[in-house]
Amino acid sequence: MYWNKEMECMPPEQRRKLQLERLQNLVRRVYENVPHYQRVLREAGIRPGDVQSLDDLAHLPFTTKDDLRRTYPFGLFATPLQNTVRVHASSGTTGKPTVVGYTRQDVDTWSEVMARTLSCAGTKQDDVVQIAYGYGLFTGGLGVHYGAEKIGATVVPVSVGNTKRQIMLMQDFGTTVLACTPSYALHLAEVLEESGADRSRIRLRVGVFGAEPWTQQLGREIENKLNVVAIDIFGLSEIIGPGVASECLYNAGLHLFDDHFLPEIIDPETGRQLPPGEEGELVITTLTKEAFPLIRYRTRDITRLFVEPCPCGRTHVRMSKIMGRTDDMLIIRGVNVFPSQVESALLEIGQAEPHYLLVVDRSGPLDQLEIWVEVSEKVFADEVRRLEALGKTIQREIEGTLGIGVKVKLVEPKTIERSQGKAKRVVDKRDVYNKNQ
Ligand code: DLL
Repeated sequence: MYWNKEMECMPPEQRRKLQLERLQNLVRRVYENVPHYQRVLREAGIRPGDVQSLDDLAHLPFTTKDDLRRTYPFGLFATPLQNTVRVHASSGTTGKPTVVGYTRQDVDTWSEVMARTLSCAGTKQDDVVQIAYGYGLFTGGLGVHYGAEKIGATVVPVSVGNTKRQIMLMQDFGTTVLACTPSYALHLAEVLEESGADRSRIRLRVGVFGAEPWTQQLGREIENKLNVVAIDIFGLSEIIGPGVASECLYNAGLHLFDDHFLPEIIDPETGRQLPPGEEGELVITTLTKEAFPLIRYRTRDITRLFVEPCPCGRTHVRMSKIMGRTDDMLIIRGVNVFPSQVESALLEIGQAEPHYLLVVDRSGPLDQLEIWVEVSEKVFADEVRRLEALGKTIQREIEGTLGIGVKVKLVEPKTIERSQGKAKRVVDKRDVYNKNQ
């Protein structure tokens, strides 16, 4: 197992000192090397020497996705391109992607935090790690790859897709650790079930799932269906890729590797810092990144931080599971709705399949939320009366959670598209309506 005890179990006071040194160094580096940062820091009246304590972080300007777009492709790089050994990019639904770069040292840092992540999940040298995250510009595949190699585990770099082949390799190679998105893990479980494969030939023990929001309830479904422990791993390309934070086997929040990534929670409306325990938008400053350092990057992810010690011994600050993104939040008749709230309500009932879709439309002046829920073949073939009763139960549960009226439509198995990467949970028809106006 890989265990950087000095960093992972450092007394918090000592870590704060390290964070401050690294922050001061970072501000100096970006001021000297990145015109964008020099300009925004000057505008805020801040000189590099002004950062005297970690509290001064709150005075530094935020960096947003728009800043990345404006400086496309390499405008925020702090080192010359000849020192950049890798670039990745996020697809972005419209227009140009956002591009991020790594020096050799950055790739080492990334391997380090990914080795920590996989070790949090109990991965050791004798494990066989099947990586079914996409390889390529997406950071998932290569990120997990380097971490698993650093541990010395056996890597199966199969990438995403071709589910039948994934299952064959899993059996033949004796895969013990599966890395993919939680929605793909569910799909894999479904195909495994249908294929009638010999379960005794599956040696899976743990899954490292991330890249999209997923509830604890969904985690339990995956655990039951695949017979694994489901570990939540979090990250984003802008910060490094996967490897920002990870659950350990105590399943009690994600350890955020705060010797490299300095987190804050802010109120997304006012930008004001919130104390530990309060929910808000996660903002991260990269303390050690060389090629693509970021100051106070607004992730748009909603979570909370907590500082109580974990029984595993790691002393990093922890974050709770991501509840959703500020830009995934739907506002339905004035009420905020996250797909994850629907997911947990739905799975609490236990009679629906974990495949659902939120369809938002507008009839007249009012927004309507319809929730499509898949039920099994057996349930679908049931009497109409029983189906109606189930629909009503689901509706009541979801309405109770969200506090607004919804419609529920029970649909046949496989109606909702299966995902290989990040699942699409929302169809917002209001967008079309708005565009046509
Ligand atoms: O998804 C990096 C990654 C790869 C993380 C593999 C974990 C595993 P991006 O494509 O830049 O990078 O997307 C980042 O995905 O801001 C979150 O909204 C979401 N996300 C990532 N991990 C989680 C998670 C990768 N564990 C965006 N839970 C982030 C919830 C997650 N959301």
